[in-house]
Amino acid sequence: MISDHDPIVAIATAPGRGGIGVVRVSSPARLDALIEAIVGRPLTPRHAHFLPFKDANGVLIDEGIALAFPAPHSYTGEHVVEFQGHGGPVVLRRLLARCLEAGREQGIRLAEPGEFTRRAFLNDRMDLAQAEAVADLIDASSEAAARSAAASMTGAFSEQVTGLADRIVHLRMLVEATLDFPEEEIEFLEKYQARSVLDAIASDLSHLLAQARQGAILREGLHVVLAGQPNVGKSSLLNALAGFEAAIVTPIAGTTRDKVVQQITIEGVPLHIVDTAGLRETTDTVEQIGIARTWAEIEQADVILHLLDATQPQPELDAAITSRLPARTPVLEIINKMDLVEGGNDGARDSAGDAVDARADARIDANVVAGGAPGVDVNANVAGHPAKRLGISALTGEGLDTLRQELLAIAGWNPSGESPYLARERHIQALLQAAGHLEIAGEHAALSDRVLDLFAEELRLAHGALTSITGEFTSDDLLGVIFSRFCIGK
Ligand SMILES: Nc1nc2c(ncn2[C@@H]2O[C@H](COP(=O)(O)OP(=O)(O)O)[C@@H](O)[C@H]2O)c(=O)[nH]1
Ligand SMILES: [Mg+2]
Repeated sequence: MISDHDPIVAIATAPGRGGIGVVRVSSPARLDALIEAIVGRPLTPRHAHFLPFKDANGVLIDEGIALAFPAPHSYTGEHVVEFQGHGGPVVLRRLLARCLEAGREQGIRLAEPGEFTRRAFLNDRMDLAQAEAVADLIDASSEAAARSAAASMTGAFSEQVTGLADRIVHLRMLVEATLDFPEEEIEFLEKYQARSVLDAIASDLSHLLAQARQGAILREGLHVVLAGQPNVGKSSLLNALAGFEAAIVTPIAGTTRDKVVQQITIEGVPLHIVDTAGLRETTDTVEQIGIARTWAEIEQADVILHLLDATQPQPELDAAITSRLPARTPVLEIINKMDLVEGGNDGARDSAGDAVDARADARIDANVVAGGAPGVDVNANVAGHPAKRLGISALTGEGLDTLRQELLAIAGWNPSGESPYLARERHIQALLQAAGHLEIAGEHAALSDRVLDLFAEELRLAHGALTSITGEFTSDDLLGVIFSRFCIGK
């Protein structure tokens, strides 16, 4: 386990070449000796000094800005000094080595990932949800995610959580005061309108949960897997959604063997689109491995796009695929190559999903009949599965806008919603737990022979769940998990 008392140092800027590069030191003890050793003079707090940075022999390493932030007015809450030099890997390594050397007597060491932010949390410069938002802002993959992370970082999400926690504490105090006067128990709930107070808290909590869920979608992105028989146009659809040739497209069945993952964003929501090997019986060993990987991807998908070829219906094969898709995962059935189907290119583009559906159904039926496979009712097979259907053309782009909107809808994205807080799964679980305890508290309150101490206990548990978000009481293990995923120097 790492000590939270050592002085620490790291290169804070990204590796590689850049205009500037920053080496940052944080220490519970003053850093005068280290500063003096490197720049040859003391620094005025929070003033930019342009100075030479020198090695132990007085040889120049670089020149740049040195900035001192004495405790507690710094990012970490400790004594911090920053050396902003030129952003080259060699010069920054020399400057880092120099800091390690100049701080050796104080026991300085390299910082672990996220250790500066960990100290900021431990020194009450920010709560845990804010600290997590720092990493989420750095990792944000879309503008919307960055905006939400910034809101959470400055405490907007924590404020909501803390506000709810405070209201629960208040209610709990009233209950616990009453517990000492058993004769008043019965009147307590009425006197303080405890049930309507509880309902109001629960309703605000579920509102916050909805915003947090939106934020979680922004943070994690949605794993969308393209599945279907060979040659139905999976790779073409990936390319159409990505806007460039991410995957190889040929008329040869079995072209895609390994998965191709492409990240796209739709209205700021990140989606990871996974193209896979087409599902068919094959003796080709490489393709067999690819198909096994396809099924593995399908198992982990948030959404499955099951592609069918409007011109080549093979209902038994598609039904076989459908029957193996995991029941818990939403499936969209995509009838591709609508441009080849009669009337497929009329004015009914994009928005007229139903019309497209009808055409696809009609065509597939017609083909089945024409193909001499009477008795095979595609619609019955497909209709037996609750999947939604959509006609598109990966070639012309027909139907793709509708598909994008469907994907957002399936993700639970609410376009008109308030700006979400960039929440994590951990926060959502905690909010759910709190909501669960409030619900049980409400049930206790509704009973005729209600027991106030059970009511109070549920309030206590709900409060505990909420405060775990901001990290009032956290285990060292959880901190380790959270901060180890940061980058070094943050
Ligand atoms: N006309 C037409 N051809 C398409 C469409 N989508 C894919 N294709 C063609 O179908 C063939 C197979 O496409 P591909 O994307 O490799 O299918 P995959 O095996 O499912 O990945 C290629 O020749 C594509 O050009 C479409 O919407 N319309
Ligand atoms: Mg392919």
